[in-house]
Amino acid sequence: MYNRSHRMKEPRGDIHARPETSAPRRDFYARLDKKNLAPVWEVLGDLFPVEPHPSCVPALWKYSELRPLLLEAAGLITAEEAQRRVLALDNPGLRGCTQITQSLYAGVQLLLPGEIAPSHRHVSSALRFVIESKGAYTAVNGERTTMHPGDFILTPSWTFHDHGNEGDSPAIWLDGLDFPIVNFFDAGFIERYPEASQPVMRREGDAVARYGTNLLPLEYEAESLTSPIFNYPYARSREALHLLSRNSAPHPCHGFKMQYANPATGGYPMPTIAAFLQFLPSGFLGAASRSTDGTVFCCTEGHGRSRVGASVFEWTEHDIFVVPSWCPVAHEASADAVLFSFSDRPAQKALGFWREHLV
Ligand code: 1HN
Repeated sequence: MYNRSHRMKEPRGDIHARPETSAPRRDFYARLDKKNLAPVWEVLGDLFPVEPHPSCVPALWKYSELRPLLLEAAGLITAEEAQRRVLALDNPGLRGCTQITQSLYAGVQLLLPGEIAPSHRHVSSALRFVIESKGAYTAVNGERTTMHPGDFILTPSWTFHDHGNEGDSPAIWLDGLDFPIVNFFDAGFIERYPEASQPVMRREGDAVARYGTNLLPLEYEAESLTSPIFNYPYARSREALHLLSRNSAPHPCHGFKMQYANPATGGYPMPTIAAFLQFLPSGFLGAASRSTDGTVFCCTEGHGRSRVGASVFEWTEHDIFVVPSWCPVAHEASADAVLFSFSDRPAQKALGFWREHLV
């Protein structure tokens, strides 16, 4: 729960009261400007808002509109030429930034049967949330994993990754990347692998066997900040939510909501990105809450609506919507519904910034 003390009445006048601008002051500011100097008292309110005022706005993308546009893109450019044939979900308040929130990118990617998205690695961490796939795979660090709808798949920072579709229908997934954070620090690098596909070094399922069955290799010590499991299969996550919904009461805001975990640490799966799965039983009427991590949601099952600030988003399977930082959100389900979501919560928590307020 966040600390309300900053909301207390300001005893010494409005913290945002801006000093008067007089002719001598204006003249002084103009002379400062020529020397690359600026009077901070003129901009204090913008630099230190009383509470977050994100440029990011609430937005919804309907899958019924996204899918045909992705297929149209496939008629114009191959996955090979594009490297990644992705339509970015550009936040309307951040146009031109290729960002869905201040800190995160989201997009929808398409691979046609037989296509390969060539191998590369970058500092940015990535996640995939699978929407449609029968026989597509992602390869990470020498191991392939088959993508099934609803699977949550990781690409750790600086690991080679490529995708391929060996099925006979289009494969489509939601990508989430943290490159706005990486680029904020000017810490980005990218490198191509010399071939389109990296060599397969281990059998499929190796990572799950080693790290994803409540066992760990003997005296295992984490070598990376990212979870050693790189596919969290939907079938298991869905089953867990279903079971716990029969044994407990829903959270008044979040319904039955779980976070994906790094089995080696119990922490978040990636250092910058958290991901969640929530079950909202039919008829669920959630109370509003808000948090400082702007969050991307994708409906995986059912339908319902979310009040996000002043907007009401009606969503059904595969629709994607974004909730900006500190914007109240309340979910309702008109049929049993499952929402996947991701945010920059681990980064904010590591730095001590994160706040949540259950309204
Ligand atoms: C990227 O590497 C992938 O690996 C997807 O599939 C989307 C968007 C911007 C920059 C790199 C991928 C991306 C991306």
